Amino acid sequence: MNWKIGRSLLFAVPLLFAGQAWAATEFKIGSDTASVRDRVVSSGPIKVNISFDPISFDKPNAPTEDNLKYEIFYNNQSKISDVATTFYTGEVSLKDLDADGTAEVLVETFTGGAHCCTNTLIYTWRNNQFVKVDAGTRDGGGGNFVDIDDDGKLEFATFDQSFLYLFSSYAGSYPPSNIYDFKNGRLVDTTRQYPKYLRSTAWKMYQALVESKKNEGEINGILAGYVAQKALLGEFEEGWKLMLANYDRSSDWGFDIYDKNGKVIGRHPDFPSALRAHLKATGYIK
Ligand SMILES: [Ca+2]
Ligand SMILES: [Ca+2]
Repeated sequence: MNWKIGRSLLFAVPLLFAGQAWAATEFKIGSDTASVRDRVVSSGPIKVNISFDPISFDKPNAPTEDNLKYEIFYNNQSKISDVATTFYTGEVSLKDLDADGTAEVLVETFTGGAHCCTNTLIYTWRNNQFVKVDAGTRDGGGGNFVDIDDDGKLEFATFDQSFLYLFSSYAGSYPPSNIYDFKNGRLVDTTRQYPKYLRSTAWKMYQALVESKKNEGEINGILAGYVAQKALLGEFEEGWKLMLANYDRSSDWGFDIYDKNGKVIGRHPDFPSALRAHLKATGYIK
């Protein structure tokens, strides 16, 4: 090897690593995170400057809202400033969701409460400006950006909120999967395009069902999710048969029929008819 190239590599490599070590790509907030000022996360041309104060109703001068402030830069030029409220946990992170070479800014906040709710905002650089996309406010931890199919792009993996508390308690509900691709600056529902993932979740649901039956726990909330999950896989009939053979006939959770103002206008005779109505209303079956 040429001596000069060898020597410059020797110096360049540690510098490269040092540079990466300083460029944090996430700021995580936990229940014990103290106030911070001007914390920077960055990746390529994207940089976020973050200030945070824990919410407190006891301490004078502590904020009770708007406690997470952030300014987003592109190539060191300030482009957008925003403010959010988060209790106990939260996160600002940079992830290149659509693998186009430029990171998206993700801001996750928590509203407080036992398990509700998590909100996720996405800021994506498009046509020389940041576009803000609201990924929604969800119960039960929100969702996760994961690469389900190993193609380098991250999918937003979450579940259908409409199944929570519907036929069982929160803990007894096992909602079907919801998957979104981040495409052209928008979240697009692509749930049915990931059968392998859907099948592995269906198997977990089945195991939860077996376990709950054994422990005489709630069944119908798991079965409802299972039938919907099987419908997503094009195997509705199979799921329906399993439901008919196993559902809890002593539970009348979720039989009431509501109008659009939330007023009770009728009652389903049994779980299968209540479930069928919900699966139709939410598009799992025709
Ligand atoms: Ca991107
Ligand atoms: Ca992927």
